[in-house]
This record gives sequence, C-alpha cells and structure tokens, in this order.
Amino acid sequence: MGIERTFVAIKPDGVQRGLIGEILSRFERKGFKLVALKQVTPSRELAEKHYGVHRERPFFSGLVDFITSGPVVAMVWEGEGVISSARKLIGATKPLESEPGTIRGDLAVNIGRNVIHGSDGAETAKFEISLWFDSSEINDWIPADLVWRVES
Ligand code: D4T
Repeated sequence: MGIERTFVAIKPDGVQRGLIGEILSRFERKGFKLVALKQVTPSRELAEKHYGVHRERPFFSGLVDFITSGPVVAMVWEGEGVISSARKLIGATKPLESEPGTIRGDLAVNIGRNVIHGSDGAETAKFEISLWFDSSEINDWIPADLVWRVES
C-alpha cells in the first residue's frame, strides 16, 4: 500500500462540542501527517457538491443545513493506507454501531450528529481534497522524526 492523502472534516457538532484537539490527536498519535488544515463555514454550494451523491436521499437538505450551520475543521492527512485507516479511526456511520475506541464509538450517539467525515475511497479523496482546498493550501513537508516512523 502506498502513500495516500485523504480528506477529513470535523463537522459543526464536533467543533461546538470542543472535540477538535481530541480528534486531531488521534490522527497525530496514529502516525499520520497533517498536510492541510483550516476552519471554514461551508457555503451551501460547497456542501451540496460535497454531499452530491446523497442529493436524492430524504436526509439531504437536513444534512446540508447542518454542515453549513457553523465552522467545520477541514484537513488533509497523508500516510500509508491513510484512506481506509482514517475510516477505521472514525468508525461506522451510525455511532451506536461504531466500535468503542473509534471516534464515533467514543464521542457520538446520533447519525445526524456524527462529529466527523472521512473520504471513503481514493476517487472520493481526490475529489474532496480539490473541492475543499486550493493546491497552494497543501504543504509538502518532511517530519524531522521520519526515521522513527518508517523502515528504510
Ligand atoms: P460522512 O460522509 O459524513 O463521513 O458519513 P459516512 O461516509 O460515514 O456516511 P454516508 O456517506 O452514508 O452519510 C453521509 C452523512 O449523512 C448523514 N446521514 C446518513 C444521515 O443524516 N441520515 C442517514 O440516514 C444517513 C445514511 C450522516 C453522514
């Protein structure tokens, strides 16, 4: 598995509940590298594009209302296998079915307030990163402790 990038967003409920530090630390401690980070209140246009695959679903307008209701912390994380690993750190979409130890399993109960989003595959990650970030906002950098993270 190669080095990948994925899009992760702390939703307005996670921001309002003061969970930003808790969530960032889980990705940092796992060993992934943060290459972009910003706080933004998404426009309706951005939210509708982000959740475009759900356009026909009954929960779509409520979902868009919710994600545009306040600041979101948008991030790009980089690392080996980060796309599927981030989904594991996040846990199942329905928080009551998320395993303890996952972000949703530990920090959420309601599907409509499930704290965090993570891209569900390589194509989605590419689409979502380019939707939320300009390429100038993404930082290529080498961690000083790289030698302690990967085998040579
Ligand atoms: P996101 O995209 O927010 O990371 O969630 P998931 O990838 O885990 O799940 P999803 O795309 O199926 O759902 C997107 C988003 O819609 C909300 N939702 C979903 C909802 O409010 N009611 C529902 O019935 C479903 C299926 C929660 C996440």
